[in-house]
Amino acid sequence: MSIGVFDSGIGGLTVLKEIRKVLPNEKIYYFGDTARVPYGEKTKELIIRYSKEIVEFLLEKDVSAIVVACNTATALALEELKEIFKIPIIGVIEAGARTAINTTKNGKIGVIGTKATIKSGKYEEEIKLFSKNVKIFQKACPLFVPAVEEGILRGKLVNQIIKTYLDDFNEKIDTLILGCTHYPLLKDAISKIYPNMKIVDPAKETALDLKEILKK
Ligand code: DGN
Repeated sequence: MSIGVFDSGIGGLTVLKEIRKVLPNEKIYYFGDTARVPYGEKTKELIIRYSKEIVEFLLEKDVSAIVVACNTATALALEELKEIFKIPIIGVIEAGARTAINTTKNGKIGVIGTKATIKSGKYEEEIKLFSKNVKIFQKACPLFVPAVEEGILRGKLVNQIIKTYLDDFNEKIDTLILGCTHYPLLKDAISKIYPNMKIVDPAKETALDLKEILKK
């Protein structure tokens, strides 16, 4: 059996890594749309079009399931993809929301992602399906993706960007969802600056969801 995984760039490799851990023997096709990254500032129509093209390409490889390893494409295109295509297609947002609810102690959750993901309000929607009793703080962090795509994962520049975006979250939240598949590559840098923040990467739970779906 083979699985298709895609992202707007290299970020989805953080999800692929977790899938590999739980499904070591499956053949995986990874599509990183580095020619058209970033998706975070593009329109919903364009993101749906790109996502459909990629799914069609992966179907030519005979995949049995597809993971949208991109929060932006999950937020803006997953529903349409599920309507159009007949094979199981899963995104990363539901898994991230569920993990955050199971992690938070004070009910104050931060969500960071691309401008498009944050504007879509998808994380808030999904989190509220699990519990209405939480407060959600959201912020787009558009400078994280170019830093990661350039391989700048630590050091002064990245620390300064992290602090600029997240300093005001530090007082408020106990749990931070990395709502962009590029951000786990900055997890160590973020944890070093905010050691008390519990950081949620939806990738692990997404991989477990995929395993369950394939079993069925
Ligand atoms: N990795 C993508 C995501 O999870 O939303 C975003 C990268 C981008 O296209 N800006």
